[in-house]
Amino acid sequence: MINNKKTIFSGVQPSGILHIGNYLGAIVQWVEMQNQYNCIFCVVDYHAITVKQDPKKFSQQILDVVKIYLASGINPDKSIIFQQSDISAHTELAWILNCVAYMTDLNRMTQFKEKAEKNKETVSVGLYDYPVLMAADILLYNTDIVPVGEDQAQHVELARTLAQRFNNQFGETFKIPEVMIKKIGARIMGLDDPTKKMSKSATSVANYIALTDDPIVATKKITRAVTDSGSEIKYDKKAKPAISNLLTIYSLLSNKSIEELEIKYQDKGYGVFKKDLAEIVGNFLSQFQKKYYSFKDNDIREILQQGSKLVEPIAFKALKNVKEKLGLL
Ligand code: ATP
Ligand code: LTN
Repeated sequence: MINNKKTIFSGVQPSGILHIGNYLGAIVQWVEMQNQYNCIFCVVDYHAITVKQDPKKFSQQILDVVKIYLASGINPDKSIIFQQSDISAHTELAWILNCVAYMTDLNRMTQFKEKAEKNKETVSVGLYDYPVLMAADILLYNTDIVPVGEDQAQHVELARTLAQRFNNQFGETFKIPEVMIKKIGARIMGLDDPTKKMSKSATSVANYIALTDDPIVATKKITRAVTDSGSEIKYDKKAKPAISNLLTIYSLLSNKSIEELEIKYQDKGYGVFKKDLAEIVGNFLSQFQKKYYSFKDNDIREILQQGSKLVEPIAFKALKNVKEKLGLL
């Protein structure tokens, strides 16, 4: 990419379910960035296999993430979309960075600690090493900015640490990327438990609204969402975590500010508020899914192939440079 625009890199795992947290916390901000930046959006399939995936469904899940990107407004004529495992430079650089990363760096990663807690006996080495592969993804493309949800900030910080450490040891090689986190919506909370983030690996489907949920099912999830004590519709993360989360979702889907919504509902109770939000969520999903289901698998494969062709020379040039620095070439 020969222009002086900054480069954006981000990715989503094809792990089956994508929810409105993924959309509102991460993907939405990518859409707005397409005109200003060189954007590269990856489907991080090697990250997804750090936990068990069903091989019969996996290739479809990869295509479905691209459909989510497109339905969200990512335009393949403006942004590059590609599949991580198509470009072997990612895993090659990850190995090299493994030799730069310390065990103590990875031992600090809170996401691993949380995820490993659930499956103590069978947690994979890949899951532990996942942030290093993520660093490789980012550093291969001279990335300036990494727009992600709040839970990924620590991983981007690790990418910065590894880039700096490599540069110190082997000479200036990598650009140091910046994380970009949305002011509102970077951490959408679970509908059944507003103290934990909305997550596809939640034990109950009442936790999240999947982007592919039937709009009627989704509206029921909103009406049944946990609320706080009292009856006031007020944004206060500490005293009213559930209502604050619902206000955030409402605000982002309706383009109305939280202050506006507080005024609109000042004399109304939770029932009216949730009913209106349920309708907004239902309408959003209907619109979104109309687009999502209109894409053909073969067209998606074509987009991925074109994307890979575009990133391949960039990635291998960066890898060659790294190998030279290490004395491998
Ligand atoms: P999950 O916890 O739902 O399994 P994840 O973070 O492990 O998700 P991805 O699906 O790859 O995995 O996440 C894609 C993007 O969505 C990332 O930028 C991540 O930070 C963001 N994201 C995930 N959950 C939320 C959330 N609850 N609120 C806001 N952003 C989120
Ligand atoms: N770990 C990220 C997905 C991811 C990513 C990346 C995000 C993998 N590689 C590079 C930004 C940049 C997650 O959201 N779970």
